[in-house]
Amino acid sequence: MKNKIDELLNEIEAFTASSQEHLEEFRIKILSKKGKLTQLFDDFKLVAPELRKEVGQQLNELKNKAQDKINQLKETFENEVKPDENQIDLTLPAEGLGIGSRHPLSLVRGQIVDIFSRIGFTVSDGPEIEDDWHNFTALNTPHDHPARDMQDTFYISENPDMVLRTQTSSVQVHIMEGSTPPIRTISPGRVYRNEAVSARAHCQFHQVEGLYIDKKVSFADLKQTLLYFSKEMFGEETKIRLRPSYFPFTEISAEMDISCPFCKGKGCNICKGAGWVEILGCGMVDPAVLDNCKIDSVKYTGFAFGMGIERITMLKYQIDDLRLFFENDVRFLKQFHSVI
Ligand code: 2NL
Repeated sequence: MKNKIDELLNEIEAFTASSQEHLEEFRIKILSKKGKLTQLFDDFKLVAPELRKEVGQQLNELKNKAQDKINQLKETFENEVKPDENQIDLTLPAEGLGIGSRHPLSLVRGQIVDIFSRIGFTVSDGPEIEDDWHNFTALNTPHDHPARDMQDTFYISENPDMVLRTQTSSVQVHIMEGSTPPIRTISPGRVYRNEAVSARAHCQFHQVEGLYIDKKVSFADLKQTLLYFSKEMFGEETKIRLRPSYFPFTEISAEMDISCPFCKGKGCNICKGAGWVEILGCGMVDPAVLDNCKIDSVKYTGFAFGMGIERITMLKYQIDDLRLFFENDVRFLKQFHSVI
């Protein structure tokens, strides 16, 4: 009997509860009708009369200890602050903010600006809503030119003399009107054309146009500048070729191809087997344009070029649908990384 009392005493003293349910199990195990302590009280009847006093006392003490222990543990559980399901745990680490990525067009515009800055070109900006003079007339675009057609150009309904600029050379007109050569500048920006939206055409896109005017600027200067740009943009091994073309604002005019950056000129599905891809239009500024802008076309010559930023970006990153640039789907946007 004494052993059993000691054993139970040890068990009670050693007990720790991991939860309220665990404590209740313990209480049942010890104090319920079939519990260990109740069992001992039943056994008490068999104890010899001369030992009863001592054993009785021990049993009572044990019962008090068990009751105290249970009460004490119960109290600690009741004092514990239960987390409210709707309560925010302010100790949890915060969710990451996720730094965004640059839009691929901004990335490529940055690269183009960087390349031309290194050879002395400044960056010019101008309005997206332009008058007819800066967008067309100064640029030697005749009144019956198809580019002026309502089908190609967005006119401002309140004022038919105003348009959404169709090319950023309108910025260059402002620059030519406001300064004397040497002029060496590029104008990146958004332009608008009245086109149905598809994978290959859009009503808004981005251009970079370049202009260099000084005494004795030649077609050789144009070629060398564009060769430098192409190598910087698409790699040192890049070759260029110029094909004769026509623009109202340049005479002579050309379109420029680069050797395909993917197959290096061998022919692949990107260049449609040609080994070359067109990237820009260029030429010597038409003397009429210089005169329109009050620049002496006897004293000065200039070259100019224009390229679509979307086209360069599509080539660089193998993007096959223009619409992706304007939908702002993060699954598309987050694929582009750069420190520029
Ligand atoms: C193209 C063609 C070109 C120009 C843009 C220009 C600007 C001035 C005077 C003369 Cl101020 N020309 N810009 C010249 C030739 C071609 O762009 O296909 N662009 C995507």
